[in-house]
Amino acid sequence: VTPEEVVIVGRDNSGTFYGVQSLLQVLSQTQVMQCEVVDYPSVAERGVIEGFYGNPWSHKDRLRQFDFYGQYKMNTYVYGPKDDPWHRDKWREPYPEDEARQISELVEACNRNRVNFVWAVHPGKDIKWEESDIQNLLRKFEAMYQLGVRAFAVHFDDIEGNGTNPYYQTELMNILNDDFVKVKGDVEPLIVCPTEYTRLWANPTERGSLIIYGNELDPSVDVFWTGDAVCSNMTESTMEWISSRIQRPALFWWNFPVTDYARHIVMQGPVYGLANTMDETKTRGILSNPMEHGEASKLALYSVGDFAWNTETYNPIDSWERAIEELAPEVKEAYRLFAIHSCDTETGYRRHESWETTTFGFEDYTPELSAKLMEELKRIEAVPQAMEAMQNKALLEELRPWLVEFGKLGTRCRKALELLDDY
Ligand code: 14T
Repeated sequence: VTPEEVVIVGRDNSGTFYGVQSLLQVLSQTQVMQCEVVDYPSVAERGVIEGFYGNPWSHKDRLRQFDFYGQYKMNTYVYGPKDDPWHRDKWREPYPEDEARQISELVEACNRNRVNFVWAVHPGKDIKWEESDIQNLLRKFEAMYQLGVRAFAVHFDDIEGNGTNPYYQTELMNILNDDFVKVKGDVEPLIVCPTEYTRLWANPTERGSLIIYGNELDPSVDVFWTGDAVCSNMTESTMEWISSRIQRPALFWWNFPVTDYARHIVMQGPVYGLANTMDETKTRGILSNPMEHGEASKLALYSVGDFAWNTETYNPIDSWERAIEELAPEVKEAYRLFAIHSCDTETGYRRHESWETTTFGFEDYTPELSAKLMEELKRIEAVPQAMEAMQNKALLEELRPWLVEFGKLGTRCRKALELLDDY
């Protein structure tokens, strides 16, 4: 940017698109200065795997997601909601007309935002390793191709029995690669989620399925990995463990901020547990499995995108503060106060929360400690009302049940503390 002109140069179409996104951010400042920005992502695949159990996102939810991904430079969305019938139980059948039209609209919205729409199928519960089911899959892929889909994944997670066989799984992927991807010519490399997607139950030996994946699977196919547990951190050691077996860097399926195992929780905390040393030699990228609440997931997704774009300088708290400001500048104090107390899962993937609050036991009571806590409790009580001014009404609707309870929590604690003061 000079006083005379603005020049944007991209490595490719997406690069230029991202240059425009950066320019829009520059132009949103009150004062625009001369500048030169040289920028590019740390890892190739950045975005979201809609891969949770429970209510799939609505069509509107998804359309709202894709503009957000474009804005924050996330380039991948995998469609794999466990409870979409045509993804899993009825995987052989084509989508009915209405659902098919919606898929086309999603693909278009993704294209506008330079997001790869990856359609995933989950055939492992009842797949027969025979020609008939291979044809069923090819036919389904063709139907999705006709709707505009140009990227595909096959998920073999959470199954038992015949479907888990790694020789058949890899053979199928190679057939899909040879007879579909290569034949079409304009389809992205395939992605597969192995049954052994975590170290928790992966056979670590030479005879393990992941070694078989490494030896048998076409090198162009990406492989999902969730880390040392189902919900766990992205560490040097877990990425090294998996890539040495599958003979390629893995694509990290991050089970955060997903809450399908703790549906009474809404996760609004900082995004941490991702190694700053990640680069394209160590991972193909990171896709976040979000909550069934699309708008409320954006707080975490902002930071996942932030991390994936610049792993080296990513800072969890700094990113979280910016995410709140970006999503709800008009109510940022109230949103922050709610979010800081809405981080932990209570079960499973435990997360820090309430780190700015000093609590104390009965024996340690002082009027000063009490007064400080009281001040915060009053602010908590005011949060539900303050949040009504939020412009993003979809986010407000999603959060409301928790906001109401948060307000009540404030009142309860205030009354308890008043009792203590009186005593
Ligand atoms: F494919 C995987 F990488 C994966 O994570 N699969 C599922 C996923 O759909 C789900 O959202 C996620 C979080 O609950 O965990 C996996 O599902 C599980 C994992 C379990 F250990 C379901 C039940 C389990 F006992």
